[in-house]
Amino acid sequence: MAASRDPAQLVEALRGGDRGALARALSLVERGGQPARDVGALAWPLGGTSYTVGVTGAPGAGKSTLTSRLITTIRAAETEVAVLAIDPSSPFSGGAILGDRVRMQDHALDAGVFIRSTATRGHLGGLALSTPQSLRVLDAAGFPWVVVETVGVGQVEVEVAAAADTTVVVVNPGWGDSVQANKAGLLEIADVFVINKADRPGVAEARSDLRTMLELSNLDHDAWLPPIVATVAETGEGVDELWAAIGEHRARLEGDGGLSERRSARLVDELRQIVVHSLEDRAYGLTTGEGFDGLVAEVEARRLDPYAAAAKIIAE
Ligand SMILES: Nc1nc2c(ncn2[C@@H]2O[C@H](COP(=O)(O)OP(=O)(O)OP(=O)(O)O)[C@@H](O)[C@H]2O)c(=O)[nH]1
Ligand SMILES: [Mg+2]
Repeated sequence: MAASRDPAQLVEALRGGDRGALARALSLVERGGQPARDVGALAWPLGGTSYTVGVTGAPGAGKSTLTSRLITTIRAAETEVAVLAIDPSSPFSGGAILGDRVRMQDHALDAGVFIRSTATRGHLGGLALSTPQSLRVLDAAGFPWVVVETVGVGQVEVEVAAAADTTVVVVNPGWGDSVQANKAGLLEIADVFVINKADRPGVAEARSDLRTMLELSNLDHDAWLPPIVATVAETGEGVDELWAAIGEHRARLEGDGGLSERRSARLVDELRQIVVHSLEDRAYGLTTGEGFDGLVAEVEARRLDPYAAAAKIIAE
């Protein structure tokens, strides 16, 4: 039982607080395929109670250090918390798994904290499809708070970061850093901005950069104007303010129906992606093999045009 890989047994065990089972269930989800779907299917009806906070920003912005501080704050309320640190193998942040371990090791012995570092580029659909599944496993495990750390570089990473209930975008002091964040698409997804490493010069510049870009953007600020919080993650300065900002955003979302709207939009997105990926998968199957080679030969010989050939494949 201890090392079972049976999805039903794993889900039952992780519900009971078995962290080894939780880790194995997450491994199954990350690997994809039928076992991943089985775990997701079992976890889905059990979830709905987690609140997810996305922490994203440029490589080295201090996301893990900040996350570690947030864990401390959350734990002070004796609430359990899980962290999903995604794609640490990305070429932009090599060695970050080690970095995460070091940065979050303060919590290594705390049974109320579960930290998962993962690189999920392997299987079909990759990050975009496996992350919601991982989150729903953590949800089923009963964590009231889940923090997702992603490097805010690349479209998929930004999408994943945006799929949190509250998204925190981390920039550093100085001119230009927030402009980079804007270019990466992070401005649009931010519910809260953090200027971390506020012990360095340029906090005021970063703040005015962010304000200007927010004003110039056509985002709807009547609903929510993202607050800008300065932090020094290394010392913990400003982290209480960040936690308060996250709480305010959450209260706003819960108060005006925004949370269920967000979650529903996310489900629609995910469903679409699942359908697209399944069809892509099937299309790949239909466009390989001998029959397909034969059709290609027909097209090459100009006996069939590409559209007619495609119609033939789809009709079969
Ligand atoms: N001066 C200063 N350094 C900081 C602060 N916060 C983090 N750092 C340092 O910045 C470096 C990167 O910190 P991480 O927390 O690993 O940053 P990250 O954004 O998680 O990095 P990746 O996951 O690799 O993208 C480390 O050397 C930290 O010690 C801060 O507030 N001030
Ligand atoms: Mg990190």
